[in-house]
Amino acid sequence: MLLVAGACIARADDGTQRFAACLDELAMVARSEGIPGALADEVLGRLTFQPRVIELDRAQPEFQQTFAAYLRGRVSAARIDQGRVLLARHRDLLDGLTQTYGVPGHYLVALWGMESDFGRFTGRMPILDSLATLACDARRSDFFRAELITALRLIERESLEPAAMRGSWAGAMGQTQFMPSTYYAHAVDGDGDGRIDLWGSPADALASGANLLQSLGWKRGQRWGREVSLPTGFAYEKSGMEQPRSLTEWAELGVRRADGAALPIADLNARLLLPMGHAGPAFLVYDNFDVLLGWNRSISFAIAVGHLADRISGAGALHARLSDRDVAMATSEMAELQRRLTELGYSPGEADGILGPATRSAVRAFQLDQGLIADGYPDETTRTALAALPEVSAR
Ligand SMILES: [Ca+2]
Repeated sequence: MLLVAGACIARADDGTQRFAACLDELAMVARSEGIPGALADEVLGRLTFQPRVIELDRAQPEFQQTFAAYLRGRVSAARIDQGRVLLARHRDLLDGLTQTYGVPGHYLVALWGMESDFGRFTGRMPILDSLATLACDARRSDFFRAELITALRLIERESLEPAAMRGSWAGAMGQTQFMPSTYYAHAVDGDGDGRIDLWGSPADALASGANLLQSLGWKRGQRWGREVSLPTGFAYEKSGMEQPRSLTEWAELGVRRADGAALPIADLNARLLLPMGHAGPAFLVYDNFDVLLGWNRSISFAIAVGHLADRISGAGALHARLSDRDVAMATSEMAELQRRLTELGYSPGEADGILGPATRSAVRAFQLDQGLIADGYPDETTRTALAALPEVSAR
């Protein structure tokens, strides 16, 4: 069915009436997609516009959290301890999941800890209100419209109580914080009671996480990656998500395990990541790292999950120190750096104020041209060098 997008857009200022019209339209869409009319009318008819959701959707952090702060917050001593307790408590279930899906239990427990602090914080926003508010807002209407329709399907299939569907402001639900589409397509019944309850059942949450990772391509028997040590004088420009090399090549370049032991001999490709540049920890990441990125596209998230999983399974802290260069850049400052790099002919991607892979790659290219340590991290030296170059228009 073709719909006029403009007719369905509600704004915070003139919200209520437009929102009601938008919900009517969504009810028609739901019917046309096979949702029983009575269910669509009943559920959608009770939803209210949530101005706070729009505020949160528009909010941009003033400062980007540094990798060190992120990791410290996510991989805390308390979380590691709790993860170890839960790994032991759910041992039988987790071993069964590893057999079925190929994913070791410590990764499942780590993701459970990252997403909801092991089920303690699953979010309090009314999910359907949030989804409808975003579906009726112009910015990401198509995406949230589809998620809302899928949420209705989920209510039908799982006999969920709409009012009990609480979660994040952006629609993530339960102990795994799945969006409705992920819940619908990948959640499974882990405790065998015939229902999939990601809020109330840890077994359902853990099994669903395992099923999602398997469907994202998890490779049985492989790690996510590992912390490594680099030799003095290492060619840092070989780092980055876009530069895979075989483990043999990395070994020839002098890369060793963080404790100084040789890298394992395996027919694997790996990429070298330096989230804080050459002065911070270095990681070699394997194919399963990309699977974690399929769960959440943040590199810091994927490293934190991998490291937390290692810690839960008994490994010690990182060898590299995290603290010294833990200086947060303002989002506006990072965006300015991106604009400047673009002006100079590099390709950092959109000036969104976020230090993603494309921006790191552009920083690396700039550092190489300037004879700096090309680690892709815009440290003080790099920013000073960038600021010292004349404006392009003035040349
Ligand atoms: Ca169940």
